[in-house]
Amino acid sequence: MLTNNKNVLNWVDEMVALTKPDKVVWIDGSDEQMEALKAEAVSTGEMEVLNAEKLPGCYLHRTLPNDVARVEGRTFICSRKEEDCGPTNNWWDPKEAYATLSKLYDGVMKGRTMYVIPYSMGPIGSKFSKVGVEVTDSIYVVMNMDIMTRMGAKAFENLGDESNDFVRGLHSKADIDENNRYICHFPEDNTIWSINSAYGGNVLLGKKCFALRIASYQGKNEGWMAEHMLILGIENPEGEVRYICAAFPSACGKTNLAMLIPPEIYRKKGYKVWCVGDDIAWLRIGEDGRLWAINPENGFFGVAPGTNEKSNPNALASTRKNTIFTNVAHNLSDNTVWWEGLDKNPPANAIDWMGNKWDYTDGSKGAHPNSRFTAPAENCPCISKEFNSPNGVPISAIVFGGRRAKTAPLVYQSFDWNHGVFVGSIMASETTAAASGAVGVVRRDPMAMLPFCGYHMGDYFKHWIEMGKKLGDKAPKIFNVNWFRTDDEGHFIWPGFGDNMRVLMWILERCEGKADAVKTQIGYQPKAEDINVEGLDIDVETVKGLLNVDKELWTEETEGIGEFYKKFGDRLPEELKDELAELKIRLK
Ligand code: GTP
Ligand code: SPV
Ligand code: MN
Repeated sequence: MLTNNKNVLNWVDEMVALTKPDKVVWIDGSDEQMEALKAEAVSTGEMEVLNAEKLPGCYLHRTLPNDVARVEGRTFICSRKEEDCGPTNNWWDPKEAYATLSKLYDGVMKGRTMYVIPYSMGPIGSKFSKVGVEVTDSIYVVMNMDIMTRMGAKAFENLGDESNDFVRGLHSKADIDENNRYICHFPEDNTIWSINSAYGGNVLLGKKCFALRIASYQGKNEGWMAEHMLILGIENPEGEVRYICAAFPSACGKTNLAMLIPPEIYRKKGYKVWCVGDDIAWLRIGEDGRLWAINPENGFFGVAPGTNEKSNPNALASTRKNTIFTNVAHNLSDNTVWWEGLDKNPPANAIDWMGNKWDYTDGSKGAHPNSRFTAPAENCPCISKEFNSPNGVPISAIVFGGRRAKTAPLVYQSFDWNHGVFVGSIMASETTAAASGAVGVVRRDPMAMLPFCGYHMGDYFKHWIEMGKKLGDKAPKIFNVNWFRTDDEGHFIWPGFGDNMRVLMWILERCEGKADAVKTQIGYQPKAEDINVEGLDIDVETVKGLLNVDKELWTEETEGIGEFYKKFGDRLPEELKDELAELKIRLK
């Protein structure tokens, strides 16, 4: 036992009584303990050790084919009142949920070991950080949590002996039975119960379950925000760094933007980009009245396919040691890993993500589209020196964005904070392989938080508006971007990736009052000439096309927004109703 905290000890006792493990192991986070666990996972086949020279400290893991992504349909917010869960979440009465799940958990760890994982979301010692304890029967979870969080005895330093302020996470892989898979959140009890999955966001309970769903609820009550946002810093040649947060839905480019390599035109002038976080931001108003962000995580759970030396060299470099690969292809010729888009040489002698001998010539995929790497943040060549800073970094701009083939232009700026909240609330994006279900279907995904908001989304919008009131003229400016507009043949028009910095530069200039803008129906936009395309195969006319606002499409869009807004009934803030009405007038 690593703590004298009675609340923790009593809760763990309760979980042991429920799940009845043969053995209970407290995870102190020491190297010896982790090495022993890794050796055990290798001996059972749960993990495979990769090439010690090319990929030192790296492991490969495959989940079952029925368990490869988040399952939104089986994810529940169990608030006491249904109305507090809201129309965009699945609600389950907590009494019923606890009762039903208790039957599934009863004795589920017989013959297994329970690992008790203390962890901190946020740097140890930061007053913004929060403690969680996850109990699990999976060594894969322990190994991932070791990378993704500050894990082990040190996490209890933040809690002390008396506090009851920790998030209780119970996970069992059980039989990985998809028909009895549940990811349940009890925001009023600081509790998460997850069963019958062994994959990523369903089981690494510090991530989406705590740092977004539970934390968003805590943030509403405590006056801060938990958001599905990357955090990056752009350093100018004078050495000043400005920070940007950006919210894009799952598999829409956060990791890529967070670690971008500046185009040559900026590199040679001395610009640098620093990564603070690639998925989650906790935002608070600092003593100076500005908005400050910390990344509560300690690693990256990134999408593997498409990651390569050209698209994201920093992410690739992050995965060259002490990394876990999940559901990628296994190259047997040198015991390394491969995924679609890594290079143009798929291995001839390989095992695919399902564990079968793989012949790439038949057109099948070696890696699952949602295969992932779990890499320590400290491996990242462009990790910010503020990464462990207890106060985080001050935010100049908030950027929303999605995957839209047409409607949304390359970039626009909101008129003010409330209009920015409107811009975030009307986000829509094509679905991706990060969640189970159809891919490529456009759906509304406000602030990229549709699957992650732990309470009523109407109240969430209201909370955003309240935060803007408190920030006043110190509020970050709000923007929207879309890297995914396509031409008539379906090809992306904008080069994306590192070249996205060209758009971020306009955004920062706007924040500093240095760049001009054109007022359009949907917001402020750059003049085409103000997006620097030097060194690109793109002319001003193409940029004009990328910035174009199609009145007809946008008029249709307002109908869709109206329909979506209806769901929220009287919990939709008046401010947003007004914004929609004004947009309609501007489009007339
Ligand atoms: P989650 O980890 O699921 O939250 O995803 P993410 O938002 O971090 O997305 P990520 O950066 O991993 O990108 C997902 C996919 O989008 C990858 O296949 C990338 O290659 C692709 N992608 C990222 N940025 C761009 C871009 O600027 N343009 C284009 N065309 N594709 C991009
Ligand atoms: C996402 O889907 O947004 C992810 C991956 O970052 S998971 O942790 O599985 O949610
Ligand atoms: Mn994500």
